[in-house]
Amino acid sequence: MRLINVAAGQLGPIARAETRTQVVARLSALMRQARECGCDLIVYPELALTTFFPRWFMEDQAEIDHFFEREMPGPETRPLFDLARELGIGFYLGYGELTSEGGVINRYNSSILVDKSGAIVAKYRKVHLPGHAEHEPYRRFQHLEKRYFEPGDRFDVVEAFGGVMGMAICNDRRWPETYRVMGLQGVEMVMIGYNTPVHNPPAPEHDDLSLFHNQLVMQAGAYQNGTWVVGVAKAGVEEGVDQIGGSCIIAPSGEVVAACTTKGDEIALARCDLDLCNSYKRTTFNFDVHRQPQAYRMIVER
Ligand code: ING
Repeated sequence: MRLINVAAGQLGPIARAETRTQVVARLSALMRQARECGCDLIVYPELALTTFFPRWFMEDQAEIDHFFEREMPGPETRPLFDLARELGIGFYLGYGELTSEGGVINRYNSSILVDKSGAIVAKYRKVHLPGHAEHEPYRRFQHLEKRYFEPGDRFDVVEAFGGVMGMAICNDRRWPETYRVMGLQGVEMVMIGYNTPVHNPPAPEHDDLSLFHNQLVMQAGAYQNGTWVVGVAKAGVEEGVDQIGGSCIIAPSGEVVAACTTKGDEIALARCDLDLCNSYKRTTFNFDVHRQPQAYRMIVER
């Protein structure tokens, strides 16, 4: 048995005016709760330090860059790293990453995995950026991730917390390739933060199914790759946009073993035995024995 006691650290709305210090206080309260409940790891949402700013069309780069972190940890986020080390708990954190390499600035929708010593052991940059790049006034609200971020180009896994850990972000969870690329690397727990509006302007007929689709894709990803999946929402009505909750922890069987029941700051807890991955990875989804890559070429060639 290889146990990780995991908390899904769901956040309610973050107001545009809320400071990083105020948000870090909320994240810290959830971290303390999780630790008091014996957790080794807490998973926070996507873009967990600010409001979901891609809902607005902005042209002033300085205004846009207000929502990004230039360093991680920075002065306002270091207290969270210090608390993690003090309590002996690790965390996944989604945030807007602004990098400057050789004078070239890049902006990503990123996440990090921090271990119990407070060290960053992995970083991920969101591959599947949904939405659009130009202002689309027909929409009640925008979804301009293709405007504000560049896509990442890889899904890695890392040995940490006694197992093989992987990260994804929001829309990534809807794409089977996300889980399979990490599954092929032996992933045992995929951590996914998300901001998902109830209403999807291009397809309002899907709105009533938004929670069903949220759970469906993560259950499928878990079962089809013999991995745990932890999905964590930034939920509730944030700057006028209602975002789904549905934070949950899913076993390699595909069963939901823990879930949040509010749309506010809330932890859901599960005792995750990584060895439960084995019976799926060694039988039904024994990739070496059963997969037929020569039949799948279209998936990467199209
Ligand atoms: N949000 C949404 C998501 O994929 C979306 C975008 C909503 C796509 C509804 C399709 C349907 O959950 C982010 N941030 O990716």
